[in-house]
Amino acid sequence: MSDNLYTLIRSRIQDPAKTFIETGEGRVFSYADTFALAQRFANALVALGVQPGDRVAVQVDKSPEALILYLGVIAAGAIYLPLNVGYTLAELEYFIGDAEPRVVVCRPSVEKDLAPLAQKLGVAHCLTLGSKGEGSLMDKANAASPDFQAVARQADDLAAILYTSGTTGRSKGAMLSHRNLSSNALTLVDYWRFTRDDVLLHALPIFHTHGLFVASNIILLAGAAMIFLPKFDAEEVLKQLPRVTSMMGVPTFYVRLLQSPDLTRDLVKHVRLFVSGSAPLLADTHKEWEARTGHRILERYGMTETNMNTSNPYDGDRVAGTVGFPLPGVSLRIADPESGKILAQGEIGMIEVKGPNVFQGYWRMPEKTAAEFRPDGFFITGDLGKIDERGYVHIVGRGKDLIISGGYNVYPKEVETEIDALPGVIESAVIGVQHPDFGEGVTAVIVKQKDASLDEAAVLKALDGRLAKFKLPKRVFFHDDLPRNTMGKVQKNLLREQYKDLYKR
Ligand code: MCA
Ligand code: AMP
Repeated sequence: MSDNLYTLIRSRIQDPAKTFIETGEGRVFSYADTFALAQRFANALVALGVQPGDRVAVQVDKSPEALILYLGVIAAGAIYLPLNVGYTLAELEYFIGDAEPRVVVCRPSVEKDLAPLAQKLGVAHCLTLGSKGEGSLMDKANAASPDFQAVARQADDLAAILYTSGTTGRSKGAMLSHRNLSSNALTLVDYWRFTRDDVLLHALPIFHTHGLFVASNIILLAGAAMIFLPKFDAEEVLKQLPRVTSMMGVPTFYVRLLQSPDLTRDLVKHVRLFVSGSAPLLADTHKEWEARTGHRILERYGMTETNMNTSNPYDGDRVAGTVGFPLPGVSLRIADPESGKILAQGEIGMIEVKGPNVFQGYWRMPEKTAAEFRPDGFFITGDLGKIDERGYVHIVGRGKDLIISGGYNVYPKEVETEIDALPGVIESAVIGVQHPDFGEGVTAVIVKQKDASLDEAAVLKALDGRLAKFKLPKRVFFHDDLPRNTMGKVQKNLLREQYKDLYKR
């Protein structure tokens, strides 16, 4: 018996003629089309020498073909490695060098820069896939056979590696197995009551857990359909909402949609479920959404390393400001961050989780992996929380120095390292400041040398091209020194307090 997620997906589709994806422009892919193309991709990859366990790194624009490539990679028994399209060449160099993929797939427009880099890093093939299904990989797939027997995989074999930034600055590849992905998606299909009659509005990127695994795997395992938009655009989402039964988004989606007078009860009368996650949803947004649409947004909590851990209930009270209950099969506890002692109900501490959803470790980083697990197998999330008397989990803060901007994680250390390397900079502190649109806005405080002529514009210009745009500070300030405690540690809380009204509307 194979535990390949692709085999599981195929086995659950009873009606291959049914639509799986429809794009905003009306391009339609049935399940039969999807499987045929996935298998063409698998044949094309095998012909390129891809073997089970090889990595296939993919940095392409969102399209049905891009999602189907993910299926083709796992069908071939290889490991899918999606990369944010915002990553710069400098960032890609690290990921490709670390993961050593056999194949890199990129947008046609970046091939001329990426192909030499991939070659330098020892990658066997660099191919292209464009947003309309064009490119050299697509040519190979079109010429390949649609018949392919999915490669047998064991439950713990890897299906994907997703890089997450680290507090020390170096990104870590979270290794996710076929069972990690299938167990979580099957649980969510049941918990959120997805059936083949559902239509999901999909406006998330597909290079992160939320859009790739939570949204897409659920739809595939339910045999349902999705309307697939290339990115979040409030106007386009409002246009499509009357056609769907569900939407998943980061809080910024809901904040932006609320700004439109077109968002009404009538517009969403066919929707049965709105899900939010990846960042905290403000209780005010939850309340405003209910007042305007009659729907209580269902908030859930997950991580790249764990997929989804908790969810507010489908039936029952969806409590604003909480992330609900541990999902079936997931054990969650609150522990003292230092000693690991398990804390009593109501006490605030480190959220730790264990279950079939929890990843296999960080790619080629056994020490880092070991450091983030307790001896009894619980994963230390880095999120601080508590469990209330009704069993709801609350996230009250982060034990890790992390900023979440519009659902994307930014590790201050990575930005500080780039800033500190600029001529004239003595040191810097990068903080997240409350932001009405992105939740938190990346903000830099810099101490420069007395004679340095640096200003905000010069810093931003120097960082452009070094870091993905979403990591760039929205504002830069200069201080004579950074506030420190008696241990010499920078007191970022004081800086956050000083700038708390910076982005207020
Ligand atoms: C774009 N920009 C951003 C962000 N996105 N800056 C900060 N934070 C961002 N998230 C930059 C753009 O490059 C642009 O820069 C400027 O900000 C304004 O762009 P705008 O048009 O407003 O942005 P957008 O293209 O509309 O994107 C905003 C967005 C998008 C729709 C919120 O960021 C998004 O789709 N976020 C979802 C992320 C996500 O899927 N996270 C899930 C991770 P310039 O003007 O200089 O060009 S998975 C996860 O976290 C776990 C597992 C979980 O629990 O789900
Ligand atoms: P990532 O590593 O990119 O997958 O981001 C995971 C982090 O996002 C978690 O560790 C949390 O800090 C945060 N997160 C995800 N969902 C929520 C939520 N509903 N509320 C608050 N934080 C969340």
